[in-house]
Amino acid sequence: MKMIFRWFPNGDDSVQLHHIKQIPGVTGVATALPHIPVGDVWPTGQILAVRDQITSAGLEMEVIESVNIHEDIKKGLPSRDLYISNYITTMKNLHEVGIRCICYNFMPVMDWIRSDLAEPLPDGSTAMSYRHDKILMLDPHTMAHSMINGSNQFSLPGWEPERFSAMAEDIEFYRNVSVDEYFENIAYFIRSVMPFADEYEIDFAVHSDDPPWPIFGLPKIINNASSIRRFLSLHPSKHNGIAFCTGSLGADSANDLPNMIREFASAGRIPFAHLRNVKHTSPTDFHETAHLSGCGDLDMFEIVKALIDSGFDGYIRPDHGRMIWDETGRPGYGLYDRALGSNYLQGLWEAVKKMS
Ligand code: CS2
Ligand code: MN
Repeated sequence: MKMIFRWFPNGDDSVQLHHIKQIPGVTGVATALPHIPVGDVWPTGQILAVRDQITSAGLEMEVIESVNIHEDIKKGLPSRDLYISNYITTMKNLHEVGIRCICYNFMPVMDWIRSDLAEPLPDGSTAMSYRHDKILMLDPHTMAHSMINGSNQFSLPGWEPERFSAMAEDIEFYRNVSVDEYFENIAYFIRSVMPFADEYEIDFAVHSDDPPWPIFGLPKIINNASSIRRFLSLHPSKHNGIAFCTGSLGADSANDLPNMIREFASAGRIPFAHLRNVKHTSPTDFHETAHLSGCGDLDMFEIVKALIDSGFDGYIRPDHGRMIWDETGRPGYGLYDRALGSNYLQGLWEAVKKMS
C-alpha cells in the first residue's frame, strides 16, 4: 500500500508540496494538469514539468487524478473518436513518464455535487454537505455559481467555468438517455482504451458516482455492487479497475462497503482507494466528517481490514476533509484534516496488519 495525497499544481492549492512531504508515511501525490482543456492531449513536456516539481520535493507522481473524459465521449457523439484518440495519446505520454494509475470518472455533466461547501459542524469546523431537496430546487446556472462562490477562489475539479454555458443544455440532452444507453457509451470508451492500458500496464480506475443516485434525471452507472460488476465485466483485465471511494459509495447506506471491497479487491480490481467518512442525516442527505469511524456512519476499521484481507496493494489517499483550525483552502482539500485522516488510516493499517 502507498499512502498518497491529492495536490493541485500551478499555485492552485493552499497546500504546498513540502507540507505534504512532512506528513508521516505519505510518499506521493495524485495530481493532474487541470489547465489543459478536457479532450486535448497532455504534452509530455508539461507532464514532466509537474513531475519534476513533485520529485524535487521528495515525493512520487505515480497517480493521475483525473484525466477527464470529454462530454462528447459520455454523450456517444460521432466526435468521440477524436477525443478517444487524444486520450490514448495522453495515456502513452503518461506511461512514458512513469505513471502507474489513472483515475477518471464517467459522471454526466458534473463530477460531484454538494448543496453546501462549508456547513458548520457542532465542533466549529465546516464540512461539505448534501441536501437532496435543496439541490433539486436549484437551476443548473444557480447551482454552478453557488459551487464556485463557495470555492475560496480555488478551482473545483469538475466545475470548470468553461463548462457552465453548456450545462443546462447538457442536462437536457441526458433527459432522453437511459442508464443502459449511457452504459453503452462507457462500454465503447473502455473497449477503445483498455488495450492500451494493458499494453502500458497502467491501472485505469473509474471513480464511483458522487452522490451515487440520479439527480436532474442524469444517468448514474457506477454506484453499487451490481453496477460495478457490470462495468468490470466490460474488460476482464486487472488494469480495468475502480477508484473505490468510500464517501461516495457510502452515501447510499444500502452499499455494504467491506463486502464490496472483499469482492472487488480480491479480484485485483481496486488499484486506488479514497477513504473518507460520511454521516447520514436522511436516506438522501449527508454531510462529510472527520475520517474516524466514531465521527460518521462508516466503519473505517472494517474497510481497512477488508482491503488488507483481500491483499490490496494499491494507492490510498485520505479523501475530502473538514476545514479546521481556521484554515482556508479548497473545500474538502485543506491540509490539516486530511493529514489527521492519513495518520489515522495508517494507524488502522498498522494495527490490522500486525493482528493478522
Ligand atoms: C472528488 C472527485 O471524491 C472525490 O475524490 O473530489 O472530484 C474525484 O476526484 C473525481 O470524481 C475523480 O475523477
Ligand atoms: Mn473520492
